[in-house]
Amino acid sequence: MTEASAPEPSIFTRIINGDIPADILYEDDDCICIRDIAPKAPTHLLIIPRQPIPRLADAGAADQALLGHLLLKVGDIARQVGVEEAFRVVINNGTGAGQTVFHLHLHLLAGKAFAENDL
Ligand code: DGP
Repeated sequence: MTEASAPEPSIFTRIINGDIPADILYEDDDCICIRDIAPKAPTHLLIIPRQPIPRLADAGAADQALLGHLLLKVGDIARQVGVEEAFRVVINNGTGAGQTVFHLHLHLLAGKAFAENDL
């Protein structure tokens, strides 16, 4: 009989735990904000809950306050870095949508022109 092994911590959990270095722009009891390692825009930040919810679709009613907190922090952080007039927020859910790290995170993108219908 084999023992069930604990799931591997995500790369973001390892950053949150300080096992992997990252430039942390903001942190509180519920989330951190770091720069994306492969920026798709001049400003490309990730807002990551400490709680390792794999995908947005895995969040439930108990996560309502946390999800609200994350969105409010996006606005605060956008103001902090001076991009509050024009930024985009993206959450990729699932491999088919481009999610590569299965620990919920919000992309905050700014500093380039976003076409109106270019999602
Ligand atoms: P997504 O494709 O939505 O799962 O986005 C994952 C993002 O995480 C991707 O844009 C690259 C970024 N990323 C992956 N590994 C690291 C890392 O070790 N450090 C940082 N800062 N970002 C990372």
